[in-house]
Amino acid sequence: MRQWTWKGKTGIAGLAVVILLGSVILTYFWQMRLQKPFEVNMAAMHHMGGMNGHDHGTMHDAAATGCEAITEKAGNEPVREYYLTAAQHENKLDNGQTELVWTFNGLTPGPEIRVTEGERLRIVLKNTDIKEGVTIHWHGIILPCSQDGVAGVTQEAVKPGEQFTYEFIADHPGTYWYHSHQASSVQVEKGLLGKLIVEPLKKRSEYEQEETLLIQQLNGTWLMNGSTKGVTIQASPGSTVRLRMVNAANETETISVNGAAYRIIAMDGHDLREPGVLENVQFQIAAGQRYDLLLQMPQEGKVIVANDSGLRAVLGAGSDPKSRSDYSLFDWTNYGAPDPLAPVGNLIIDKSFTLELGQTLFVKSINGKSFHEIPPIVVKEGERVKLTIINNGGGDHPFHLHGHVFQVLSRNGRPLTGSPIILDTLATQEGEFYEVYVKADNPGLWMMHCHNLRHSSMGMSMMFNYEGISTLYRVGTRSGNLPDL
Ligand SMILES: [Cu+2]
Repeated sequence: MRQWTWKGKTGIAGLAVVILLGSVILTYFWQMRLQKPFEVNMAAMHHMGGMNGHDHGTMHDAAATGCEAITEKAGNEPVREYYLTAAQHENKLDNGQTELVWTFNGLTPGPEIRVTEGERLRIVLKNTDIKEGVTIHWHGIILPCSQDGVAGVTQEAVKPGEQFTYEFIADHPGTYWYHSHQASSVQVEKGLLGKLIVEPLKKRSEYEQEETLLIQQLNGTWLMNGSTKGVTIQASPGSTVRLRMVNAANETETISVNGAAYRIIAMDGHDLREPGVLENVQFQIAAGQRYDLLLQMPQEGKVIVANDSGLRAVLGAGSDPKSRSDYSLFDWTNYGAPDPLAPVGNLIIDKSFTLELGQTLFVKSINGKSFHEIPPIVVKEGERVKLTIINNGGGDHPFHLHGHVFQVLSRNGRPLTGSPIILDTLATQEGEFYEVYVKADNPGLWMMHCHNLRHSSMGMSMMFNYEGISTLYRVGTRSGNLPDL
């Protein structure tokens, strides 16, 4: 029998290390290629069969309707116009730091867009010098496919010197936001985002003042309404204030309210039913989500609304509320009152899909696949769809669906017992599973992705497509349209 020499053993061990390292590196690059495909038609991929579905193969339907042809029909509603110009800009932050950022009209966040329910918004986007192009996605707004602002799906990225006009009717009052959906993980972090508020047609009487607070991470720096220090808001003692909060960062924020009791009156722009008073309660707002609060200023002293990285909104004057650490955590699955006229127990479901959000080696995945390799969900107009969304790990995954809202039915198998919860972005944490209900009532090609945009850039992004809808545009390095990179 041959004795292995010391040298021979080292040689074999060395070879094993090289093979192992080699396969890790190969796997890494094999998976990373998904982020930059050469050319993909997001309307024509193999798709997922439903509960009673089957694989239809690819969709090359001669009679298909193009997404670009689905527009907001002309009407005689009032028009509100905005001009947004994307450009590189040197911004001096209020901590003295100078940052090269990307802005709309020189600002980040960009100009606040305000419109009244029922009005037609017309927004002219121009790009001065963002080389890879920009788009604007209107997060949470239900609009026609051609106006959704996804590069390579609903339009071409708008290159320097070019422009694109968005037009849609803001049907539903609430708190929304907008951001670029070309290379979104890069462009949002560099500053291409802003607030979008749809005011109700009938003014609400229960508050005297309203404020909007947008939290973002600009090149890694936490900002509230563009400030590293937070904001100071004048408010009279005893007055009632509505706070519209937007999380435009990638991480889940834990928000505390100190100095006053409050109510959460809306989530993702949708009013909650009979919301109760919360005291010493923190709430979590996931990336992409919006929470609207109503609070009454005390007769004496300030109210402080703070996130967990130290950003604060200070309302009112006088003494600080005494600091506390005994908060409990808000649970939206049993908050407020159910709607007796819209019970969810006997909803009819035409199609069901299960989406497992997780991590597969180096990429974020849905059902073990990433980005354009994930079979799209395909529905027909009018279908009632149930999605089971499972967070199998890899962090919080706030799951966002374009062009629709959905109603949350259950968390971890337990049906919701409070107010109906209608969202466009569902906060999910590791180990949780949710069932949500979507009415397929907006034919188009819609992205569905994690709103931690780093996760979507790593592959946690797929399509919710309607049968018979096609697109002229392509995602990939050939066209330069890389919506989630
Ligand atoms: Cu995620």
